Amino acid sequence: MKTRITELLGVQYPVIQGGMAWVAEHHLAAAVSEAGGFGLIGGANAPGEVVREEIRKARELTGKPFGVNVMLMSPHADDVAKVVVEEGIKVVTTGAGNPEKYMDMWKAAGVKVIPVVASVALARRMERYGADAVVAEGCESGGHIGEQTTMTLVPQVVDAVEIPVIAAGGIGDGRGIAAAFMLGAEAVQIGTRFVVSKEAVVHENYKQRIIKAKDIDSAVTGRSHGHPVRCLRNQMTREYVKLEAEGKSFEELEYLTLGALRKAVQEGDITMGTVMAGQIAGLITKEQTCKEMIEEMMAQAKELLGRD
Ligand code: TUI
Repeated sequence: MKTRITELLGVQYPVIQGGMAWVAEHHLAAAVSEAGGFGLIGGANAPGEVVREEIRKARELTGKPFGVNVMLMSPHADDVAKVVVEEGIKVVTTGAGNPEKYMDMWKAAGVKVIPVVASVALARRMERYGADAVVAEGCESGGHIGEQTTMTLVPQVVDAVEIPVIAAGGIGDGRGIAAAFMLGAEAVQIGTRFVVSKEAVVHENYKQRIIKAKDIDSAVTGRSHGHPVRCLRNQMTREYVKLEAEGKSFEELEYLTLGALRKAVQEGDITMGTVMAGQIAGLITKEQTCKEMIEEMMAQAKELLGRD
């Protein structure tokens, strides 16, 4: 399935991996790229030097192209933005903000820039600033989210810009990929399904929580202070939502979730940790290799789209 995105990224399949904090480290990024998709190292809140090490380790595992996601709310975003250039990374995605201030530096270094956007306005602005593509991410996604659903956001972004659009949020199988293509997307970004891949270095409790999740197990914390984060329901989300209803300040609420994602991903604390996952978690039933996942999803998508 050739699209402008497979050409841009030099990949076999129009599937890119989400730049998930703590999850998208070198093993996962290399495995997705080796399987014919496009892997990404998630910069998240990590210092530049940690991201540099991750890039180098991924290069030991794959000769195929992979990229880096720069999380713009990170205090280390400036450093990570420079490290990707120094390390010769050719594709950057960005999340949780507006990457304008890095665009000139990246373009001058020949880096393809693919901002993740949650609105038509930001998609248009990114195109004007020279973005090569955008990821239109609906609020079905895990982690930090916008307001629009994938179903409504993707076709509106597709109509608003000339650059190719990658759909994200709520996509976990070939039906989701086919649907995204029907909305005009030229690739998809997948996160939650890859969290339960064999190659993802994620605590077994976290993987099992996703595998066992039902459709209604998703919760959003932080809406009251403008930083909505989607994760799976647990004691932490119940306490968080209760404190939000009581009108507690951003600082008090942040205290509850300090380090909570790491606690869940690395220590397996799925009770008080933040189990970030998208609403598609309920559809995900088994651990597989990234190759098995991608080949299964693409076969299903191709059949639905009537292509060989
Ligand atoms: O960035 C994400 N998802 C993330 S980042 C993250 S790390 C984190 N951890 C704890 C709390 C908060 C963050 C976890 N998940 N997705 C891409 C994304 N970007 N979704 C929404 C946006 C977005 C939202 C508003 C992008 C730009 C924006 O406005 C920028 C502007 O200036 O207009």
